Amino acid sequence: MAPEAAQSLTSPEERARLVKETALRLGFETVGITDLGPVPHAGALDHWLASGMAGTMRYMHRQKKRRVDPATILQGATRAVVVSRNYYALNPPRRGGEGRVAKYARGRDYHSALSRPLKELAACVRALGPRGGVTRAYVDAGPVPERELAQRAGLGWIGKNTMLIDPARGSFFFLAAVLTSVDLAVDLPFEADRCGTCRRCLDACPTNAFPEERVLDSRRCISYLTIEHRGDTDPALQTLMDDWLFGCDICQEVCPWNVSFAREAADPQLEQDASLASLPLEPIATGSDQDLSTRFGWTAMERPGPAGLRRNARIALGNASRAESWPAS
Ligand code: B12
Ligand code: SF4
Ligand code: SF4
Repeated sequence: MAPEAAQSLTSPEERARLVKETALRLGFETVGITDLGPVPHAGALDHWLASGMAGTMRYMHRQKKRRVDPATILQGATRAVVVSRNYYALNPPRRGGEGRVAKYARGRDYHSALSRPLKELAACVRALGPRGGVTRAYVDAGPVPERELAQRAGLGWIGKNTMLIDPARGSFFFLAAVLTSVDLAVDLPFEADRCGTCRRCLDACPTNAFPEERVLDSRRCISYLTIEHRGDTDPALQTLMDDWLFGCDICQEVCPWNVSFAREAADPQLEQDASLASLPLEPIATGSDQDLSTRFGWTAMERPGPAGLRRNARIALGNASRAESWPAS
């Protein structure tokens, strides 16, 4: 829409409608709008940080003040447009000598894949406000408390596994947000807790990483251990990591909302590659920095660096050799 035409949308409701239409046209599956008031569960973040559950993710400590008071992230911003993008993919059969890769990482790094559509969305939002306003796009970068804002924007509830769950699609989607000073009508929060008495995710976690419902101790989580953790891994945890090479999907795969409603993503922008779902471990355990950067540098698997990938592959190979030597039952 031309800037003059955009300026003619005078009500917050009209502007919100146009922003939502644009988000859907750009390939996001759901979109909601919320204000940037303080998050109601600030105490949960405090407790999580104070008890060391962020592990070595120092940035979570640095971002604390802005995460609990999102109006301070971008001076002048009063609204968040929160969007989601499905990445669900099927798993191939498990094969000996190979390691599993979490679904979200089987393609182009989503930070770069979603950057262009999100910037286009930000441009649409910006054009709806007067000159001198602020509007900025964030994909999992910066201190944006994405799940809290998504729940408040009506996109779903926060499950016992800490994931944002959409009752129509489950939880295998990315979240991203545009923060802005443009006045947009806000949506109602998603108030219901649809987990009920279920606790499948808590019981299925192989490393027992949930000390309580909706609290994840990163230091025990395979996702953290294979992606964010640097250096050696506690031997007691290594044996529980099975054949996970990168990330972990177990607490989502067992969730009934995913079992019933997750649908395969067919999204050219994510450039998903099914061959990344299960990878031979030996060449990764012995791969050079250059080999590994060339093979995986375009995906989210770039995050732990070549040394982290080699470490992960060695742990998974060690677990495979132990499994082979177990007596048949
Ligand atoms: C740090 C981080 C991690 C850490 C810690 C995860 C965690 N649960 O905290 C590690 C490395 C382990 C991780 C793993 C994964 N992550 Co991650 N991660 C993040 C990041 C950067 C911050 C999350 C955070 O704030 N943690 C701090 C804790 C305290 O926050 P929290 O658990 O979310 O709890 C808050 C609320 O739940 C709330 N709360 C607490 N109790 C209650 C109760 C009620 C009723 C309500 C309403 C709210 C509430 O209070 C807390 C404080 O705000 C976000 C992106 C972002 N910018 O926010 C992505 C993000 C959460 N991760 C994501 C993904 C995809 C994953 C993995 C699936 C990747 C994988 N396959 O390996 C796993 C899933 C593991 C899991 N069960 O969470 C997605 C989740 C999308 C979704 N549908 O929810 C995000 C949003 C990234 C994105 N842009 O898409 N992640
Ligand atoms: S991602 Fe895996 S290890 Fe982490 S909490 Fe979920 S099931 Fe447990
Ligand atoms: S598995 Fe059950 S308890 Fe866990 S998030 Fe899904 S519905 Fe909630």
